[in-house]
Amino acid sequence: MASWFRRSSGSVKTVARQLLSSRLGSGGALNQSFAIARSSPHPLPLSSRSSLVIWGMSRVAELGTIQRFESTEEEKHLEPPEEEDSDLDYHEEMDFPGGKVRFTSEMEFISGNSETRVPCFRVLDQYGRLLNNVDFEQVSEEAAVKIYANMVTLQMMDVILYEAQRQGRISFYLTSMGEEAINIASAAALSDDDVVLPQYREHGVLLWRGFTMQEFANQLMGNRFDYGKGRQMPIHYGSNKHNYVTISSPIATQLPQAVGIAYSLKMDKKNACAVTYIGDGGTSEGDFHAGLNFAAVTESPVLFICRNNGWAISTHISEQFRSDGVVVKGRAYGIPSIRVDGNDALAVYTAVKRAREIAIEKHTPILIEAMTYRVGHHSTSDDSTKYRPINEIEYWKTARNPVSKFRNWVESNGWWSDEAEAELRTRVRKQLLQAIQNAEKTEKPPLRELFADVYDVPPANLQDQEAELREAIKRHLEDYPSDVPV
Ligand SMILES: Cc1ncc(C[n+]2csc(CCOP(=O)(O)OP(=O)(O)O)c2C)c(N)n1
Ligand SMILES: [Mg+2]
Repeated sequence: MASWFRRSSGSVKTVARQLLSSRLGSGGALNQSFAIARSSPHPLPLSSRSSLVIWGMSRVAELGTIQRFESTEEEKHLEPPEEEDSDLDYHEEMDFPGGKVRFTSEMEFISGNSETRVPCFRVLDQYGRLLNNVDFEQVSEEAAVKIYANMVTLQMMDVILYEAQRQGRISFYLTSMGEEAINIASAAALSDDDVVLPQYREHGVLLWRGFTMQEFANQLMGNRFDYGKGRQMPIHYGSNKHNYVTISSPIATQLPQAVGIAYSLKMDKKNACAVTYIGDGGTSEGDFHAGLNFAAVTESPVLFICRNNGWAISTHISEQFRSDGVVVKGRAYGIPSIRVDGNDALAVYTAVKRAREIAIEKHTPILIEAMTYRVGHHSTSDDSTKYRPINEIEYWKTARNPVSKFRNWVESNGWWSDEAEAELRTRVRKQLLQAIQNAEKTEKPPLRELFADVYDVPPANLQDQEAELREAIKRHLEDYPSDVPV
């Protein structure tokens, strides 16, 4: 595991100190905060005046306070050094805004990749056995059983709801098969006050937070109990109660939004962070880069959890980026980062729990790259056997299955049995089938909802569209679905 994450709370503090000193040390830019008296014509020392300071001054009237940046030293007119001082180049530094830079006379390009790939933190081996001398967050029997039961529930939901789509009962579905550990173990490591901004393959987080099967089914059917009032495609869940921001399909838009939320949590001194998820494909979007940079410079407590599952629909990872995955991108933005085995629930739990503590305590974003594999098709609109070998899928489905791996560990502690498994599966199946039936029988939201909630007073073009639609319904009443009140 990366050195800054090495031990439990004691070392979290050490790490945090390191983070702080690396940020504010000689390389640190933001080092003072000045209260400026509104009446003072020259609140800053003369040597500090620069265009930046003048900009700050113009803001003083509005804000009352400004933050001041350390200026670079005034140019020193040094005497030329003695010729025999051949080491000179190595000692001299450029005093640059943001931190000193050492000069070198060696002309060398930094390599695009280091020789060895960033290692992947894990706690359990492939068979679910605890590794020797591994530092991880302990979980109680109750917590471990809850994590496992949620992983199984998620898996069962995916199987049954995928089938429901195939039967034509819902129009679209998307599973998180193979990614159950990232979903559930990351959720378990968070506090309910943390605000989650998902991509779209993280319904397990919502499940963990208590979103019921009925609530899932209502959204998928778009009935009148759906919080989105039937206006979104299936799987676009959202819940105010569960601090889970509604899924929006345009990829990566959630990242800059998460930073804004995290910044506001910091301003309000809340003991909470924002947590946003993204796939490997999402990291090619501009919003990914804007989000990371924005988070770094605003020192916002946000966790970026990247589910690197090797594929973005049919785009293989080698066509997505040439870097060592995603974890190295954090460093480019000055963000502490870690790579974890996304199929190891204990590793995900440990990394997310500690990342959360550091993010909140030290006001820093953290990037977590969780290595995993999408065992299912991208969605019900995809057939992944067209672009990847079946034995690759089988390998991840069996040898690297996150659910059976975690079960082995839970069972080895004497916390789980075949009887408990059978009881859980029967109960979940019954609940889910009941929820689907209920949701199917419930009528859809009334037609007027289609035009509501965006404008206080709908503009003329929307009013025209509504009138036109109502006219069309009158003309073709026999084709209009009977469960949508007009
Ligand atoms: C801005 C944007 N561009 C393209 C798409 C179409 N699209 C939907 S999913 C997807 C692939 C995303 O891959 P990845 O981020 O790896 O997520 P995964 O499916 O692996 O969970 C694409 C390109 C989109 N939804 N939004
Ligand atoms: Mg992907």
